[in-house]
This record gives sequence, structure tokens and C-alpha cells, in this order.
Amino acid sequence: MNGSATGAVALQNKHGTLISHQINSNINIPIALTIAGSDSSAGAGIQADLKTFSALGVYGLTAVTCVVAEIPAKVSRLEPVSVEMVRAQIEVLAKNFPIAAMKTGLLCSRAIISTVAQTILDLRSKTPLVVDPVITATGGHPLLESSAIEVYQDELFPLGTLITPNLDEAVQLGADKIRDRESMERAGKELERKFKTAILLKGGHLSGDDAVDLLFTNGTITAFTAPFVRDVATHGTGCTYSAAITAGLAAGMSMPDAIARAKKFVTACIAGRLRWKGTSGHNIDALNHSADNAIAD
Ligand code: PXL
Repeated sequence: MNGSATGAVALQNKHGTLISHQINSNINIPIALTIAGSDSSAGAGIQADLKTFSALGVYGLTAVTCVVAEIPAKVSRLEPVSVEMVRAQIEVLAKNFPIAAMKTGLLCSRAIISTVAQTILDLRSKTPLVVDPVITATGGHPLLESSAIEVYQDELFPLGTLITPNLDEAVQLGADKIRDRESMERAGKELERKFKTAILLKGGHLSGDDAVDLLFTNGTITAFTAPFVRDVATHGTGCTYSAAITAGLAAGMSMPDAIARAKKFVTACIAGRLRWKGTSGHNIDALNHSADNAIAD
């Protein structure tokens, strides 16, 4: 073994091949955990979260809640993982890694939401938790058991640092219908009061040329605005956005700073979308989670 002043070290593997390692340089990389579903087409779910964590310089851990066979426009099959397995993944990670922030994505059933909430409670975790209340796939397919919303509200939301509904999800969580900026502000305030935690209400195409999201926290409202990117048929923007916020919190950023950077990242991932001519002749779009988007202006 051969050390050097720069921290590079030359090691030999068992075949005698030299492998070069950096020592100590990555010791402080923050760790984030995502508890979510697997998207076989890798634009959403656990796969989007991991790519996002990597692009933003965070080491990602995963607890898989369900496996979804799908392409961006169509879900073919969804199978939940057992609640024992969901608990085991979270426990073994939380007991061994210094997790700095975590998020939930697709939790799929009442039983899994309840297990996730109980496991986090049992661990007495004080780690910031971003809850992305995934209910429906971008293509319209229901992803969550319909009666599961009440379990979200009763058991998981009270543990959340931030909840990130889009407009449809906000209505399903009990907000009045949202038509404009005024009703969006009313809905966000209502959800903040109801769930007693910060709410990031994502406005999507509500405001014409801009995508405006509103953060409701401690009775204040902060707007995050980016150009709305049209004609892109990707899925996974919600997953990517909440993962990017979680990465920021893991790195010690304030919530507004983490959201502002995440908004830029997700907008750049959409604008730089990947596109292939699929075997059926239709285009297939996917978010571009390139690390280059982490420094986009
Ligand atoms: O975009 C929502 C979402 C979240 N999680 C998984 C998904 C999807 C959408 O399809 O598959 C696993």
C-alpha cells in the first residue's frame, strides 16, 4: 500500500490489479433515505430519488414499499412488499447509518403507511421527514388504496417536517377546489392549519406560463416560481422535487433554500428531458437527472 500527500492511496485487489482510492475525501457526504416504490421505467419512484440524491451530492439509502411494472404513461402491475420487510429495511438502515434527512413517496396501502409511521415513531427519529403524498400516477392510474388517505393524515403527517401535495392531492386531502392564486393560498393555509406542519403546495400549470409553488410555514407564505415547461410527457417530477428538497435538508440547507434549489433542479430535469422513439412507434420521454442540472441557473 502506497500513501501520498493528496490522500490518494494505491491498493492491490486479490488479482494483483492496482486500484486507486481517495481516502477521507468523501467521509462527510450527507446521507438521505427514501421510503418509496420502485418504478421499472426509472423516471419516478425510488429510482428518481436515488438519481436525484446522487446528482445533488448526497448518498441515498432506500426502503422499497412496492414494485410497479410500468412505463411513463401506463402502469401494468403493482405489488406491495410485506409490511415486515418495509419495517426491516428502515430499521436496519436507521440503526446503522447517520441519516440526515428522509422522504416518503409511494406507500401504496393503509398497512404500509401505518408501518412506516410506527417504525419512525419507534426509532424516536428526529430526522427531518419530507412526505410526498403520492396518490395517483401522472398517467392517471390510482397508486394508493383509496381508504389510505385517512391513515396518512392520522399517522404519518404528524411526523412530517414538510408535506408536498400537488393541487389534486391537496383537494383529496380536504382542501376546497383550487382555481387561482387566491384559492391556492386559502387551500395551503387550510392544510397547514389542519396538519400543523409546513406545506409546499405545487401549482403546476395553474398560473399560465409559470409554475408557481407556495410554501406555507409558521403562518407565512413564500412563492417559488419557474417557467412552466410544455409538451413534455415525463413522470416523476413530484418524486424528483421532493427528493431534491430532502437532499438539501440532508446537507443542512434551510427549508426555503432547499426548496429553491430543488425547484431549479427539477425544472432543468424537465427542460433537458430525454426522448426515445419507442418500439411501438410512440415517443418515450424521461426526466434527465444529470448532475449538470444541479448547477443550472
Ligand atoms: O410519480 C408518482 C410515482 C411515484 N412512485 C412510483 C411511481 C410513480 C408514478 O408512476 O411509479 C413508484
